[in-house]
Amino acid sequence: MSDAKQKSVDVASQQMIEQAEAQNIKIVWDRYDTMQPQCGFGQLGICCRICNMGPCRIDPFGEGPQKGVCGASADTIVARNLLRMIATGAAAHSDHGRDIAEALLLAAEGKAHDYGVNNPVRLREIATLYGIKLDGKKDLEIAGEVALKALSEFGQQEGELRFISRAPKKTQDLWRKLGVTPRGIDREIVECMHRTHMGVDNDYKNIIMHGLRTALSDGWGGSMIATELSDILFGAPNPIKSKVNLGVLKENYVNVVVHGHEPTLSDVVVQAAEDAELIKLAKKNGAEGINIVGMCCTANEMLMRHGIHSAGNFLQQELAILTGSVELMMVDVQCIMPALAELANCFHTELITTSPKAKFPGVTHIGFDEKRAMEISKTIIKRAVENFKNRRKERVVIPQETMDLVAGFTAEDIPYIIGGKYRSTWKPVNEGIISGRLRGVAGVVGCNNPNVRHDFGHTEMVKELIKNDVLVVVTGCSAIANAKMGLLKPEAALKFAGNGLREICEAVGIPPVLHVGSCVDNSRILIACSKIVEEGGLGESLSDLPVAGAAPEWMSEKAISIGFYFVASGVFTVFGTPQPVLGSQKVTDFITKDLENIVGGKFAFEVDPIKAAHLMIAHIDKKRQGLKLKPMMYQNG
Ligand code: SF4
Ligand code: MSK
Repeated sequence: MSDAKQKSVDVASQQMIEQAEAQNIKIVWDRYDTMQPQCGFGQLGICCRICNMGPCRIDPFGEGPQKGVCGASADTIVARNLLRMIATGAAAHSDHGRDIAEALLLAAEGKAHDYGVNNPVRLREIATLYGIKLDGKKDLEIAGEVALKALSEFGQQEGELRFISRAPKKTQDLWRKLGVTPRGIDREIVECMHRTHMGVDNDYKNIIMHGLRTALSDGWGGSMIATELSDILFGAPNPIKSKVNLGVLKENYVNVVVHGHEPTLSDVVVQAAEDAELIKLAKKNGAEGINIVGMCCTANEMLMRHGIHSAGNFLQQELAILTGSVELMMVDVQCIMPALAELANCFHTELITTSPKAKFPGVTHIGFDEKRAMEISKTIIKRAVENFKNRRKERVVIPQETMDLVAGFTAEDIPYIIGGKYRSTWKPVNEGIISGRLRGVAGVVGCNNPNVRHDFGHTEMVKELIKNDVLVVVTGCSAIANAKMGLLKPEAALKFAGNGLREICEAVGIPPVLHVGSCVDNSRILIACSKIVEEGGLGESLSDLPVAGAAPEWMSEKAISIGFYFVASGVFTVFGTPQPVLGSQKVTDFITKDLENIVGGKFAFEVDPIKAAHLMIAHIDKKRQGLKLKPMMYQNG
């Protein structure tokens, strides 16, 4: 197998990896290789640099130091490091949610004219959840109150986050009993930092339980606010056809790659690119038009709502620039490699940062301001158009690969799609599970990581799951990986799904793998699971459900936070490579065994995607037995 094939299963990526090699340009896989061997203390989580008596590290072989200078054990150090990862992940998601809430408030106050309420139905649902009176009020008035309520959840000191009430009652009661119901989003994150300051919380169990609380403030707080308020501002997604992979870059067009996470800018950029003056200018500059494509989760946001093509997932961000066809890459926050700046300098590509929170040295910054969203979007696109003349045609290598897909599923529209227009209900899903046609549901989410063959973990796992009649929902970079493999097409059911799942997909015309959005949209999965419980017949709490989660190629701290809010919600969740906890047997046992008896969910680490899929299937079967469901209708596999 060639080197490029070992690095990625995606043919387009393989081609660009070879291009980088031919041009002697170092990219993420090369940097990963030069980093070997990576620090074993870091991998095991037993390095502490929390205070200036350290850094301290525990000898994993039991021969050297077993305590830090302050006396902290490996258990304390591992748990504290893990809690800080959860805090950072939760902060990233939640700050994204805060930005969306601020944009909604500006729109409601008439200060951001490029935004408005695009989903009055959801607006009213969320307003009702927040206890806002609706009578006689106009959309924008309600939107202002919703935005203020949402913003108040960040600084709330006591009580419970409002969206917690959307979980099944039994799950809520358990959280209350355990003391892990989040009070306020910022409060839980700040408390993580306090507890992990030198000389505060030393009890690994107590530390991890606060991790659960913080993660819940992400999944049922910041992320859910981001999803719901984005749906209000930009409209809820509906099933939509699109294309994915580097082949969506067009040879004769001005190519603009929008990369990052927040839809506030990208949603307006999509409209700005349709501006007649800019298209005219592009043609004057020798291009046929303007081609906006997405990367990572911004891609998912634009894909879900507008069908904008996705150029790829996390490990493809450098590969897009390597095609020599990208006039401009605009980035906001999260998952943007610092390496892009130097790489863009090797090509004509202009890199533009837009968030005051994420500037890169030497890179042009055009600060985004919601009050001038369209004006700023047009300024950026104009720069791309003017840069087209600097493209060096002889350096352009665009892989041909593209794949069709259907995206745009949500917890609100899945019942319509499956239940029919006049029977909007989760009943067919519940009945499918109860009758043994469907085994259960799995959420496969998260990033790419050069420590795993690119896209291999996601796609092999998902194929194995659907073969065994597990309906799969995907988000983030996993969604893009599976889309590239053709698994997000309805036809994929015929080729890959087990008989039971295939029958359902054929009857309804859906793919066996449903794209439900970006990283923050994992909150859609929580809502879908809650609705399935509410529908009846499958237990009373989330942990009763025959469902499982996975992040086979995880990379970011956000993935850790997501994993923890799924586990805290009662879901068995498999990570590919282990979290940095193996330096403490006690912490490892606590999160991979003991938590199941406490919250109903637990972690497993399994890098082989087929074995990992079977851990999930075994868990789903265990839950089916617990619910005394019928045996599976078909024996696949
Ligand atoms: Fe070392 Fe303790 Fe300071 Fe950590 S907190 S660096 S273990 S002395
Ligand atoms: S972009 S967090 S690499 S999924 Fe949301 Fe992808 Fe992971 Fe970033």
